[in-house]
Amino acid sequence: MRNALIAFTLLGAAACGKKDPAPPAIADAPKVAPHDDKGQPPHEHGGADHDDKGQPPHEHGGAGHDDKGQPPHEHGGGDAAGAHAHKSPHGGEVQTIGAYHIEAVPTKVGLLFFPLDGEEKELPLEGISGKLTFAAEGKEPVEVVLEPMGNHLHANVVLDGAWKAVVNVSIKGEAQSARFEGSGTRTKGMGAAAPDHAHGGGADMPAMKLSDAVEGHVHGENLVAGQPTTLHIQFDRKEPHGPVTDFEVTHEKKLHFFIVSEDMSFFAHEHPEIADAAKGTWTLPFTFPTPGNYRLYSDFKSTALGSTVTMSTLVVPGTSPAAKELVADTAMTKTFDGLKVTIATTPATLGAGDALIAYTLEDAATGAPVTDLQPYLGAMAHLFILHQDLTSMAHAHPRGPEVGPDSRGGPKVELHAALPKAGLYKLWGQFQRGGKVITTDWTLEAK
Ligand SMILES: [Cu+2]
Repeated sequence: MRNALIAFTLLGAAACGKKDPAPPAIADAPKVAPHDDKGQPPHEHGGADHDDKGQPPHEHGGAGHDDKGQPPHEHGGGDAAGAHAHKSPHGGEVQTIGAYHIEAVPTKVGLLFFPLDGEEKELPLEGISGKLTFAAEGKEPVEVVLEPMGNHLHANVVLDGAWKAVVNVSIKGEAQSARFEGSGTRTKGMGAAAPDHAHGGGADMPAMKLSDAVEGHVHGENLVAGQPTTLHIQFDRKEPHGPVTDFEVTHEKKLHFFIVSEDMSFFAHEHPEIADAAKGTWTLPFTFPTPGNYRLYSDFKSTALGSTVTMSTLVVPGTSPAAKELVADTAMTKTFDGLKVTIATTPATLGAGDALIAYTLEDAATGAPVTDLQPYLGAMAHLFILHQDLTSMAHAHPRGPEVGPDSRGGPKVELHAALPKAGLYKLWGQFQRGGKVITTDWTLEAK
C-alpha cells in the first residue's frame, strides 16, 4: 500500500505541476450550494456562461490538485454538505478535467470512463486516448491502457475491495488527469446512494426499459403469413396526450424496430419510413414468415422524452407452427453466413447485472481473422438482447460516437450489457461485412 500511495502522489504532483501554476486553494474556493439534478439545468458550470479554457481547473475539478492532504474535491468523499452533484449521464462519478468532464462508471467488468463535454454530453472518442494507473488495496499499482469501446474507454480491472485509480487521458491533444477512488463497484464520490440516477446506482449500464409514458400502436394491412403487408406505426404519449413527433436520429435512423416471434425463433431488425412527420406515423413493408403472435419493439429517442422503448403485439392469423423451445446454447462458436463467430462473456457465468459480451470473428472459409468489418448503422455491431419474458431487454449495441463509413473493425467486438434479471436471454448480434448484414444469435442463461 505504501508503494501505491507514493505512486499516486507522484502522479498527482506531475499532473499538477505541469498545467496549473496557481491553482486556487481548495479550502478557499467558494462552496457551491448543494443541489441535486432534479429539475435543475443540467450543469451550471458547464455552459457558455463561462469559459473553462485557459482557466485553472474548477475549484471542484479533481485533476491532481488534491495531494495536499485534502479530500479529492468537494463533491467527492460522499460528503453531502459539500457535494456539488454533477449530472452523471451514466450513473457514475463525474469530475472536471480542463474544459471537459470525465465520468467514471465502476462495474463488475471493469472501470469505464465516459469523456464528456462541458455540458456532460458524450464526446466522440476519436482523438481521445488514455491510460489508467490502478491500485487495489494492498496490491502494487498497475498501468492499464484504456480501450475505446463504443462511447467510452474501458479499463480492464477488477473492482473488488478498496481501490484507487488515476486516469490520464489526452483529449484533443490536451493531457488531463483525474483521480477516483472507491470500493467495489462504487466510487467515493458517488456517495452511499445515487437516487437521482434512473438507471440506478452506477454499477449498471443503462438497461432498456419499456416506456410508461408512451404506447406503441402497430397494425398490419391484410395480414397474411408469407405475403407482403404494410405495417402502420404510431406512438401515443400519455401526458400530455398526443402523438410523438419529436424523433431524433440515433444510429443513423429515427426509429429502430425489432420484430420477434413469441417463441423467439424469428428476429428482424427494421427501419420504418416516416409517413407523416406531423402526425408521427410510420410505415414498414414486411412479410411475416408464419402465422402466430409477434412482439414488435420500437426503439427511438424523443427530444422531450429521451430514449424510449415500446412493445406492441401483433397476431398473424392462421395456425402457427409449434413453438420452438428456448434452450441455452452450449456451442460458443457457430457459423452464420460465412462468418465463424465465437462468443464469450464476462463473467463467464452470467448473472443479473453487468456483462461484457465479446465476439471474435473469423472467415469461415479461410479461418482468417476478420479485419474488414464495416460499420452497420454507425457501429461495428448491434446487439439486441431479450429475456424469455419478452419484456425485459438489455441494451448492448455500442451507442456512442459513431464510427465513420470507412472504418474497419474486427476480429474482436466487445459490448456492454446490463441484464435486468436471471433467466434465459436471446442475443441477436449483427455485423456487416462486404455490404451484407449478418445476424448471429445465441441463447444464454443468466443465473
Ligand atoms: Cu436499427
